Amino acid sequence: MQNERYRERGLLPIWSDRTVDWETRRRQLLEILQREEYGFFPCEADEISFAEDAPANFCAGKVSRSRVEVTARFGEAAFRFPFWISVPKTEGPHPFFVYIAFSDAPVDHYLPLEEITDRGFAVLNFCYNDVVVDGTHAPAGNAHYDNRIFDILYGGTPIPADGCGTIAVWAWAASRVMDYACGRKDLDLSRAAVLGHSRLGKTALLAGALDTRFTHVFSNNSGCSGAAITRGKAGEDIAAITKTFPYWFCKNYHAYSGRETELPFDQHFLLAAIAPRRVYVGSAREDQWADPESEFLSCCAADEVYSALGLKGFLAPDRSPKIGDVFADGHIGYHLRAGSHYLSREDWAKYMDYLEK
Ligand code: GTR
Repeated sequence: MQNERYRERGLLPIWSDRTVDWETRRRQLLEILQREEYGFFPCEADEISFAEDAPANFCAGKVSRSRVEVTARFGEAAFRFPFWISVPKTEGPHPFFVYIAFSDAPVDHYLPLEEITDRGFAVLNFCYNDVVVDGTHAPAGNAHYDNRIFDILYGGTPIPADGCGTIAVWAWAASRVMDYACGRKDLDLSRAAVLGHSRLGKTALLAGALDTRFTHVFSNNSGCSGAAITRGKAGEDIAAITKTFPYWFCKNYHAYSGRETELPFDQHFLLAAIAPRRVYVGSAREDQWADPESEFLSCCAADEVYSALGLKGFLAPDRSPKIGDVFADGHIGYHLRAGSHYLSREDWAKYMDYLEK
């Protein structure tokens, strides 16, 4: 790795004590990130089950699509949310994306489903608002769907300072969709991706860091508290994000408003916690609120771990990225496209190229 401009940001090294093995260090990173930023999902479900509707033809009959409902049992309580699965009818097993979506439709402006399935990928997508509504800690009855997860997890008692925010709950849901994927013979578990945009790009990174069954993690325009390093970041900072979206994070994170240099971590820890698996960060030039340069530098800094593991980490030239750059030859991928904050077909095309390799 030549590009060491991230050093000017005063980032902490990720893995300085090499007498500690990587898996132990990785767990320490996850502990820090959950305790200080996203919160711990407090308990595993006692049982996960799935109810699947009969498959229907989709995309001119080229795709088999069904709706699946997840039930997670916690003691006497049952929590449910739905997702779509769309699988090409060509011969499998198919590499696939667990896509954490803003919408509950099987296809939308951020999800060019036909283009994706035409290339042989399956998609399993769920709407984050069907898991917990964005904007609230979800009292029962205030929901698109069955929005009681915080009541079930905390029994109506106050959520502790390291208790989960909504990003951690959305990430947990992505893993439940992965539970289902593991039972399908027509899906290729050696190319099992999780993908999200913006707040859901932050979620994809956390889901991928926590759940090693995801072999590829794609984070689109995720910015502050996502892929971008926080120290010296332009645009959104911790004060801004925790003021507007306090419930995305655990309460401990709020204390770092205006105190970024005191963080015992930075977002390159999150990218590195995915190692030795693959992580890819998509940036947009005009997305200055997310800060593409800080997203890029995070990839540079996370290379530390991949290099130490003897893997090709982030292979990028020693300069800032420019529009059209795609750095996708290592275990860390990155691109910078023209335009603003959006999950575009151009982004999807690059993610598919990377997953296909
Ligand atoms: C913005 C927020 C960002 C980003 C985005 C989104 O308002 O400040 O951190 O996550 O929302 O999710 O659309």
